Amino acid sequence: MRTLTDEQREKWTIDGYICLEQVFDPAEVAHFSTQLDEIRTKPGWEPMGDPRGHYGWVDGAADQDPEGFMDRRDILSYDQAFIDLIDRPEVFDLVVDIMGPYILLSMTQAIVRASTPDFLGYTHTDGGEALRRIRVTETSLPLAMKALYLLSDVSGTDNANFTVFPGSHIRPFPENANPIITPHTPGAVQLSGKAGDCFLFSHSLWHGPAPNGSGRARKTLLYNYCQLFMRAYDFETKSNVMDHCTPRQRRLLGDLGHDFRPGDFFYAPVDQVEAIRTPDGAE
Ligand SMILES: O=C(O)CCC(=O)C(=O)O
Repeated sequence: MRTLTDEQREKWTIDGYICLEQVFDPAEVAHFSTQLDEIRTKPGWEPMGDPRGHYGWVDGAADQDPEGFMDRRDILSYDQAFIDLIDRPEVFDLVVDIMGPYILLSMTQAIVRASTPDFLGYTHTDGGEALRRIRVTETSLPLAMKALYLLSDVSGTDNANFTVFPGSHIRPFPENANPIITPHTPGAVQLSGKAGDCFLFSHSLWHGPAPNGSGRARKTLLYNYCQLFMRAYDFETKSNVMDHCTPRQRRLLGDLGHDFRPGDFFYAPVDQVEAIRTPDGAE
């Protein structure tokens, strides 16, 4: 399996993120982009307001304009390409190098950030209120991390750039500062990238979207991975796409090869390392 270069490892450790250029070719970008336009018309999970970060089942996105806002969760069932992306080697190999083999895919998401003066951007860590307060050390495996795939070119600033505070994954951060931390606070870096690029970042890195004044929507896909002792949070027990997955993908979705029993997810099946390191999975 691929591993991080020394330079990527150093950047990951110090900054808490790395950029992988051109993971998708233009045809793949076009395919995923079209898929996002179609998902919008279909039922699925979208933000429900209160409480923050919870999703409710809707018949379709509130805005049916392909350039309008969409935030759809648990996207695997919409197209086989979303399933294949679970363990796409160019990215997944590096996830395993960073996280180790005892991992789950914990959530998938498609976001369209509309170009609008009404959205000011925001900054957060992943994993909710508790995980925000847990920062592992430089030498520790992360508890969770995300792959963000750009489906749109992003350049300049305030064009829906993925925005990070480099190094904030290992430092106390003034989360309750007044005025609040935004994508314009000193220390924020609004990243540029091309459609097809992928950012890998730690759950504890302070990050978020910048406002979008570009005049066009910015589309992304997000895949989150966590340690096995944590849990997937896109579905209650088992994903509904298991029948379309390889053994390795099923393992990543929490199929340990037997019915649930106490001890599961803390101690892994004996074939866990082989299952994760083998592209088509190990039966
Ligand atoms: O839309 C973005 O650029 C950021 C998404 C984000 O903040 C996240 O995935 O947690």
